[in-house]
Amino acid sequence: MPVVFIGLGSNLGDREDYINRAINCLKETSNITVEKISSIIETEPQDAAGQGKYLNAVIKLETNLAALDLLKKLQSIEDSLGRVRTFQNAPCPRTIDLDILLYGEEVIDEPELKVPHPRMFERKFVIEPLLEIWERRG
Ligand code: A4P
Ligand code: MG
Repeated sequence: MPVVFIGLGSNLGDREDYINRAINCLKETSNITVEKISSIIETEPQDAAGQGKYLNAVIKLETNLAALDLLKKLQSIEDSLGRVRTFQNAPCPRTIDLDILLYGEEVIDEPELKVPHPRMFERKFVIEPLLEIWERRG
């Protein structure tokens, strides 16, 4: 089964509660095993001027869901936690954002799914928690 890393972000409402509820939803999903959870860190908004600070975290999981099915599952968790999508170009404040960072070693370039996440390498709020839970193989 592929090892998958998911980035979590929240900058609206009870941010810590939204992050924890999203993690619990993932733990309760059949076909998903949550393996590691990073610390939750508070971060300055990046590429999102004028917004409140974020809480960010990264989790590692194993799943036998195909990448697009996992994306749909993440979007349904976002919806159930009150995420409102405004279809603007710039990111807007959100109760919870769940992004697929890495899906095994796959490179995916579909209109609705790009993996590795195209902006992850320039984002400290992704890389720092990712490194915290990263384990060397072999
Ligand atoms: N999509 C494509 N690839 C992926 C992927 N790997 N994972 C598509 C998840 N979704 C992916 O996402 C928009 C579309 O991206 C989806 O329909 C999906 O098919 P969205 O979550 O609805 O909208 P969004 O969150 O505004 O877009 P995105 O791309 O996630 O925004 P960004 O660029 O990630 O910006 N600063 C701090 N400190 N912390 C943050 O967490 N987050 C953002 C969000 C900006 N600044 C931040 C933070
Ligand atoms: Mg997103």
